[in-house]
Amino acid sequence: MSTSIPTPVGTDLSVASPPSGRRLALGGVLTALAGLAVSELATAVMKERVSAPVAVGEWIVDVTPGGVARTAIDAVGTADKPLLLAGVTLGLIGFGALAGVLTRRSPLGGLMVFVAMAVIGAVAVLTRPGSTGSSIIPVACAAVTWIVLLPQVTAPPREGETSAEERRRFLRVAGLVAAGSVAVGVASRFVSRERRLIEAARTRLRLPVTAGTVPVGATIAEGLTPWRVPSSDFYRIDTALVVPTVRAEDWSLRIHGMVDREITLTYDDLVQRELTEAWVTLCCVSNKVGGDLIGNAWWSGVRVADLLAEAGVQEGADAVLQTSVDGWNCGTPLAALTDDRDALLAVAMNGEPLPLEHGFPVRMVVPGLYGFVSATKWVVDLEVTRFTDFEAFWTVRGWSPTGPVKTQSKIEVPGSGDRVGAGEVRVGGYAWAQHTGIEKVEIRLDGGPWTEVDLGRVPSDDTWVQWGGTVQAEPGTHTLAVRATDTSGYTQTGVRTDVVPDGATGWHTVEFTVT
Ligand SMILES: Nc1nc2c(c(=O)[nH]1)N[C@H]1C(S)=C(S)[C@@H](COP(=O)(O)O)O[C@H]1N2
Ligand SMILES: [Mo]
Repeated sequence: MSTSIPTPVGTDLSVASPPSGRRLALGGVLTALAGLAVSELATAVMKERVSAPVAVGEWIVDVTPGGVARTAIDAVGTADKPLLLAGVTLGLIGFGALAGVLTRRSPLGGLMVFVAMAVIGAVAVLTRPGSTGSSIIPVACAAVTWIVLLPQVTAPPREGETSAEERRRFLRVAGLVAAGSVAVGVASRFVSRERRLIEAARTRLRLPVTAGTVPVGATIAEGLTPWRVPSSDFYRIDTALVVPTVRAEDWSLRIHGMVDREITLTYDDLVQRELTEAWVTLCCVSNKVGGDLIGNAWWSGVRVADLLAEAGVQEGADAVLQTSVDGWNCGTPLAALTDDRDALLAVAMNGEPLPLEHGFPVRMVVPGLYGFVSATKWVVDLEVTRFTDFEAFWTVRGWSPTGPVKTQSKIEVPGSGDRVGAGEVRVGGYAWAQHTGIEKVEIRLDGGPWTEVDLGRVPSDDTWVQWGGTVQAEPGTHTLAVRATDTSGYTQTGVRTDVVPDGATGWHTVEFTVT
């Protein structure tokens, strides 16, 4: 009796041999394109000016002798950019194929080609004007994709695998990589297109706002962060992987919950109301002592107190649950939104419509509260409620339900580790106690007596205060500490606490050397 199983027609039961050169080349090309797609998405998400292939293209133009570049541009005219990009992409495909084939000898050989491409990409990106260290993140994402995928698509047959099985496995992996790349590529086009459209509409917006003038005397020390932080340098904190893109004409805000009359406002409704403008310093509860998650800007917007009054807040409410279009939410004490402070539904920052990453088209700004309990970006919903009836995003994760800003100060000059000349050493920094106000700032050298320093002028209690002075220091290493006293009479405690759950305490100190 025969024990052999009938062979299905067309199935190759021979033991699989190592993948052919063509197959390896295809695997390398798919890997290359997958990395490209990932880096394009990262570029779009990070809003980098140039993608890695564009950077490589610009770099090639840079290093090409002028005459050659001019002749080439003359020959192809305005097609130079698309041609250059196509060339870079073709190069990528070619090197991908080479990398695939090289894996036949050793997996490392193929990987080295990709590593070399990543290095070229990184150098090209970093030599572009306006690039920063983080500009290489898209290239790094591509490198990781390449290193992970190449061994998958060029894997040799498994022990005992038949040719048919091996072939199916390759097709499955290759199909997945190809489909994934297309999906990522489409997503990156979508992200960048939507961003471009909204960015263009945002720059066309004309709002009845002013740019604010930095008060005379606000700046009294040199070498510090500007008293008004330019929007492009303003710290950014949010949970959004992709910056939400909301068109002004699609935006609306619903005010509801424990109110007599629900209100729904469009963007036009909002900007046609009376706008209030104010300097407000925003800071993050995660700001460590001496950290830079703090910034001061000129905000223009509508007082939320007026809107809440129109809605008619009901007895018993003590909170407003704010929700962003991206689902993030926070709870704000009702009192902070209804008292006389400038709690604003802001539409402009430093005289321009809000930058996308700072909440375009509308965000909340509340003087005196940390951002995590007040400064909702892309805000679309305000529900008047009670703190006992909800838990907000960060509260669920162990942070405090409420977050009044803690009185703090920092030294910016000298910087930690700085070397300065002997004699009078200039020192300076900032102190803040938003909506309370700074009364005085003192510094202490090497554990000596606390001495008061000069304070810059401020327009209200809602901004940070610049401080400056000098110390006499002998050659050697010194420690400088700072502490602020607010207008309630409270002097900063020296006890260092962590940022969780409601903000850090402690004096900022820096060590510097006098030569
Ligand atoms: N939608 C949304 N709004 C948000 C956040 C967020 O994660 N999502 N983070 C908050 C926090 S923790 C801070 S400190 C401020 C920071 O605002 P900025 O990025 O404009 O400086 O935004 C607040 N608003
Ligand atoms: Mo924050």
